[in-house]
Amino acid sequence: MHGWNGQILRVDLTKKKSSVQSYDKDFALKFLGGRGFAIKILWDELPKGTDPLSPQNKLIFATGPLTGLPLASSGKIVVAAKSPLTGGYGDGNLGTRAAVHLRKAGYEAIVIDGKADAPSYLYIEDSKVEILDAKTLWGTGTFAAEDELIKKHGKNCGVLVIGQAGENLVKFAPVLSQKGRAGGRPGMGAVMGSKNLKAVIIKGSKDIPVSDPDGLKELGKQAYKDIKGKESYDFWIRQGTMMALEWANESSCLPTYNYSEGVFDEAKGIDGYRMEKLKVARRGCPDCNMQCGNVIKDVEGEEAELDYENVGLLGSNIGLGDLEKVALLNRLADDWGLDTISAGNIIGFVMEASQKGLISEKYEWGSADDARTILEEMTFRKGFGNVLAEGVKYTSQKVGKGSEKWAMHVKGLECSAYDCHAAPGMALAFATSCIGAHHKDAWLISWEIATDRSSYNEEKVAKLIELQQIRGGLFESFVTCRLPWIEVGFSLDWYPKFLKAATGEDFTFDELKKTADRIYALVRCFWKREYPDFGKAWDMPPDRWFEEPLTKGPLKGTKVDRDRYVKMLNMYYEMRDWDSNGIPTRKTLETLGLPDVAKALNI
Ligand code: PTT
Ligand code: SF4
Repeated sequence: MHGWNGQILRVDLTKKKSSVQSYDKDFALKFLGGRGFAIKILWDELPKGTDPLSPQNKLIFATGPLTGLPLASSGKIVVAAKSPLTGGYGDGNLGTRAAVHLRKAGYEAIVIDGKADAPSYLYIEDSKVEILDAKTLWGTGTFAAEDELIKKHGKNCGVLVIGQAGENLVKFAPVLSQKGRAGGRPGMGAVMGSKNLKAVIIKGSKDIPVSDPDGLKELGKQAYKDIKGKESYDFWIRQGTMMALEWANESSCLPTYNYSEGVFDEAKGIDGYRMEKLKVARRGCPDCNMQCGNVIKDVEGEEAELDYENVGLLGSNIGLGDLEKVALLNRLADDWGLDTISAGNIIGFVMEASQKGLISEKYEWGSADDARTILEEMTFRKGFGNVLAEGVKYTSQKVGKGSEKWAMHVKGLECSAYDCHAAPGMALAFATSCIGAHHKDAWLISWEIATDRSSYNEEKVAKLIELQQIRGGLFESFVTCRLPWIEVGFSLDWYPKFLKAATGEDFTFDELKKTADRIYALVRCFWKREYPDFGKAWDMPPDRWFEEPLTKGPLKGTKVDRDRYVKMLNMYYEMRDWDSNGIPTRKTLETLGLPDVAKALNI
């Protein structure tokens, strides 16, 4: 089979055994890779009601047919499992040399079952698979652990690692790599910790089988050149995702003081221009000529890699306008292995609860020291930190007194860095993202603001679905980085050409979108299987955006209209051919080639 190795590595940590499972072209064409493979495996193999932190959960690392090829930004991997934070499907995407090595070792995916009886790490070198002792690594941060493993196994490998947060089962701990790449916001790092697995090291030495190696190389060269020639390339290289900060503030959507406002008076202290002044290096994922990880020295003089989301949540959202202090929090989150988005969201919630006198702890808006204390307490589950480590939804239920209305999450996953008081379409995007409130499936907000942000119309819903198909469906399954397309305007037309050269197959966009719909519907059904009451009530954004208008900035007074939002949600279900409660119908599942799923759910 060209394009795919056709092999999945299976590891059972309890039995200390590994095996190789082959899959056929039909599976590959139907689910492509990455998220597609992950959800299919979880749907088929994970019994309903599995405790996400039990040995029975499956931790999946999955690449796709374009990963690791000499093409634009192809060094990415999806990490997935049943989420301990939400109880539904969870995944994330990180750039790492491990993605390339996995493909070169001869596999598209690793599925890890069971639990090691002592702290361990997994060592994969082509067909050699070993479970090794990680006792001395347990309790260390991701930076030291990765350094140690590279010292032992050499530089020519990829490392996936968790920090103390993952070990301590903090429910929003991701998996990290290369000191600043993080993926798996809904607790994939906690799932890894629950398996006593500190790290995975992969060394691959084989060629990835492709249909037209010369054609692919040539296409890759042209693609890199095309990206470099784009008008916005130079500015991207200067600021990367940090350029979004100024735009978000000017557009009244920069999360500020726990998403109560969309503008931050001190935004200039943390924006892309400020970052440029402090920048000491640029890092990034393998095979990418857009290297967007901007590194500055933090307030303690250590290097920290910044991204817009990190700064939005650990900066404006907690009232902190000093980039070097934000960088310190960012570095600690990377080292301890916490998701920056969820961490900043929860710190904002705690500061607000403290200011309102709802908790006994005293925390001030904008205090980096307080934020550090909270971060440390959640990582090490000290005192109230033990509650915070369960996520903002759980914390608000414990705090009570109406705080649930301003606990900023959907389905238990904390919102990422977009305030939606004046962006009803983005509120719908958060609410219908298939892992909870993340922008990865549909970053509708830039389009929404550029068109008509106050409308609640069909055009907006159609755009949302299109973005979910392209971003959440295709890029998560190819698996490559979506930023060349979304940020510098690299045309989507390249991708069927890449797929043709890699697999020898002709893919049309209609077929690809159908694949994306299949993946999305299956994820939706996974949630339904876990939660019998799953449906419309789950697709609502936080009450704050409906009930408490913005009090500052050019859009002062704006909030989301609940009735119009619900109408838009109904349109969304209709356009997706789901029922009025948001569940894919039997006919839809049959059209997508998933009749067995309809049967299993009794639809
Ligand atoms: C992603 C989420 C994001 S989205 C950011 S910044 W962003 C945060 N980064 C974190 C971090 O850093 N450290 C940390 N401890 N936690 C972090 N949590 C947050 O995680 C990232 C880039 C970015 S930067 C984005 S948008 C794009 N995301 C992609 C995606 O999701 N899919 C895809 N096919 N391509 C993408 N390209 C871009 O990758 P999650 P990375 Mg990330 C320090 O993981 O769970 O998906 O959440 O992968 O290698 O760090 O690159 O303004
Ligand atoms: Fe990684 Fe950034 Fe390149 Fe995407 S654009 S592959 S996130 S370095």
